[in-house]
Amino acid sequence: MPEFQLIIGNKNYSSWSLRPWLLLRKLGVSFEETQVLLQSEDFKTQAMQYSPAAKVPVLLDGGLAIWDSLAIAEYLAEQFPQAWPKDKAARAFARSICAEIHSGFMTLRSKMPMNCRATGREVVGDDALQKDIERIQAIWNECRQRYGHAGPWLFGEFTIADAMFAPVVFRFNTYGINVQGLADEYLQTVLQDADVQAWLHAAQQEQAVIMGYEVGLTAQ
Ligand SMILES: N[C@@H](CCC(=O)N[C@@H](CS)C(=O)NCC(=O)O)C(=O)O
Repeated sequence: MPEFQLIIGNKNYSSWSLRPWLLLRKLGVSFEETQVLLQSEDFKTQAMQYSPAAKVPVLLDGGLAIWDSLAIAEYLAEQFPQAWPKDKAARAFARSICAEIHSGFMTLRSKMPMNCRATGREVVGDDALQKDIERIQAIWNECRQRYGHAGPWLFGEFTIADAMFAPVVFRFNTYGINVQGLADEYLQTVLQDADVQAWLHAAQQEQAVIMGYEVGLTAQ
């Protein structure tokens, strides 16, 4: 019997769900997945069964419910300390960028919604979007330069930071964002990862189309 149950939304669209799913996979923890489809008529009722916030993701550990992707990550890190970088300075940096991505980048979120199976989309940029895109690349470059020597992830080994930024990689891929240097190498690492590919494959099998997330289609 798996120890944990993870409640997630549509794999194609639910950026918040991808984070704890990927982290659990990378920690090698067995878990059962339960999907609540976003925008289904009874989404709220179903989601409320698991958490009072009525949102996904939710992690169930026995009788305990933990909601919000960052809280789930912190909860897992208590049991699996390797989820954060070992070095104190690296860990502080990792926590800072995770908080930054968790609470910010509103323009990027709204103009470039996660839609993993879509490619070749185009969005009309503005200064705010450009600023978000540049800041993400600066974060990836700095991590890879300062802390990434022991492996291909932001802090060498896979950590919570990689889980938190994984949805951005899909966004950049969908909307054809031009990424350079170390940041591009990192983006390729994430995109080619077997677990990320498994998520994408499942997203490609999903039938639901949510028009609010289908942005950036060019006229034929
Ligand atoms: N800050 C939360 C955000 C969770 C969230 O907004 N989830 C979306 C799905 S990606 C949701 O449940 N939306 C349904 C709704 O708001 O009704 C987290 O990190 O988990």
